Amino acid sequence: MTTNVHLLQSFFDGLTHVQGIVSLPERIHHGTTIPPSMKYTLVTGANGEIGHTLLEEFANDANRAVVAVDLSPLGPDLAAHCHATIQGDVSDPALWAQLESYDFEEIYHLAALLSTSAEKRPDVAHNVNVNGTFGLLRMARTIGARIGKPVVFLFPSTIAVYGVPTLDAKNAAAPLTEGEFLTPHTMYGINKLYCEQLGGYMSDRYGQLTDDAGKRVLDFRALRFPGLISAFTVPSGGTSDYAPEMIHAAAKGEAYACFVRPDAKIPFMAMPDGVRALIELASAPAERLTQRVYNIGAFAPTAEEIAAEVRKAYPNAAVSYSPHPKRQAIIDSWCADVDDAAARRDWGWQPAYDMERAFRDYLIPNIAEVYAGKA
Ligand code: AKB
Repeated sequence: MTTNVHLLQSFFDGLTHVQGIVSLPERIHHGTTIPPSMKYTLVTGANGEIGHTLLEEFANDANRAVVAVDLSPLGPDLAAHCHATIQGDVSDPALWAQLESYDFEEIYHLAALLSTSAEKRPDVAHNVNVNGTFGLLRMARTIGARIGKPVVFLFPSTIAVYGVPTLDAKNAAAPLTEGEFLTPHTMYGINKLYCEQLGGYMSDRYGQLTDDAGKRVLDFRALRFPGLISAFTVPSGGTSDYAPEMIHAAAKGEAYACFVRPDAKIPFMAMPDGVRALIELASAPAERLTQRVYNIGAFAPTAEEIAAEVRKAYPNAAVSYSPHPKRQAIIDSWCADVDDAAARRDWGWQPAYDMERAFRDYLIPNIAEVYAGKA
């Protein structure tokens, strides 16, 4: 593997870094390159939608040394927030070996193929989503054993783990709790549901027949994300993409043919809430957490309710409907809404943005800047 590491001189100047491209492991010595007050944090999939906002959030935290991993190189603005950037594939054992030399205290494993991409390339999806996660969990256990405390492993799961059998059953159901309808219809949902289980097992039971049984070296925590909507990036490869696509198209003055029916209904969330949820769950005291996997909710509109909100901001928005039967079937199998009472009770989860506020205070003003002069 030809992974390169870019060590960046920014606020780390004066420490033992070099600028430029070096190869590991010679230049990285775990625990020796940052002050003790700082903690190494790994972010995989750093170039993705969640990664962008998370890295910007971490830029305000002087006590974090972020190592960012992605298949594609990070742009200079994002890279400037990082202690190191590594270009690599999360399913590559050479990458795990390379990363293992850092004393990571927190890992945000965001890299994944989303639901539509995973249906198109199921073998790649399984390799990245499952094998990649397993490799990183094992790596985290090794690091936890070395540093003498559990590595906190944040895992973005998804509402795609649900598989409601019929539209009637979906419409009749109350908001789903974490344990209902866990019969996903997609490769992505299956991958994520398995990894939720795997992370719990790797934290609590891995090596249960060995002398190491019961050693706490890994602390896996998962959030089931609804569709996320960012003002700054447009997703690709997901099935909830119709909402952000509709909003961004309107902002650009483009017509949009929505690939689901007007009555299609799943939960959504503004990106800042999603990223805050990850950070809050990471910092929640372990003794407060009664489960390893949490639903989080914010708002659950139909596609037509999103279109109506879009038209309030962009009265000329041209939204039409051209449902794709197979993508529609995936949306129909996901829940209409989630019950996030456990997250609210255990670690104080509370969304800051309902749909109206998400549009008014986050999406519309920021999107206006993104496309200023381009519509
Ligand atoms: C997708 O559509 O695949 C994702 C998700 C809901 O997890 N956005």
